[in-house]
Amino acid sequence: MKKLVCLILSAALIFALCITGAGAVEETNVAFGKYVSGEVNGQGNIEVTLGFWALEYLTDGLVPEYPGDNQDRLGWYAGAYVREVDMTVTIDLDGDYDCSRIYLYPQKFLEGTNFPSSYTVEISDDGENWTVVGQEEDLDGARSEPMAYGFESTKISYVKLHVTLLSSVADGNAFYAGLGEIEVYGVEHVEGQTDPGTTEPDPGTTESDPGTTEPDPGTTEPDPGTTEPDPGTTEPQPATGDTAAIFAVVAVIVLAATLVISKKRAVR
Ligand SMILES: [Ca+2]
Repeated sequence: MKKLVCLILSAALIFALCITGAGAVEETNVAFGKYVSGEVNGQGNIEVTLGFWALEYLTDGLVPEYPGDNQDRLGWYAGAYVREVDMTVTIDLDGDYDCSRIYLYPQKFLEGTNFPSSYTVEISDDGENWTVVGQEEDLDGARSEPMAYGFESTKISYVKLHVTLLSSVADGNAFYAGLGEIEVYGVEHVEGQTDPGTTEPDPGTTESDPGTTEPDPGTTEPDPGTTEPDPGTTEPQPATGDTAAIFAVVAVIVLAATLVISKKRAVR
């Protein structure tokens, strides 16, 4: 009987160490430096450049201050003469990753009033079949904090933002959509490991980049005082790594108690 209990306890300890170890895997921004492509169907320009915006600036790890000393990499900026559009930007993660959350950062330019109003955030492991993990309708107003979308850890290789309605802030006759950065948090996928656990990500890793470039975006300043912040931001979901650790500790305590009770019975 004693040998059997020891065997069960040893197995439980190994199991506990395995799942707590898995829970300690740290998620990082796996979109950093990855290739971004854009596509527009119908009207619009997927990439307004003018030296300050480019698709690649969505994953360069920077959200520069505006006005600031280095605002030549403000982010991605698209425009059209109509508000309803069909635009997509897609990040190729260049590999398989188990991801659980995505952040969309507004630009500091125009105080974030160029943030798109309606869009979906989608994930895919093959670039063909997509799952929507975030959706907004008719957002409006200045935006200073990133929009966060949490979901169950999923193996993915691509992240897509599908914009269907540009910001209501018009520059002359044109409307725009702009983002400073897209972050995707996850860990490298290991075959046969479907749920590696998560740890709290740090959405604040995107840094402002000091520099000396003089600003000259050449666009009309909107009036930020006419738009109100939208409180309807999506709350990030809690990480699951702590749950795994708690479960492991409880399992060890229960089995240790079993051992003690067995010993007492043996004494009797
Ligand atoms: Ca950026």
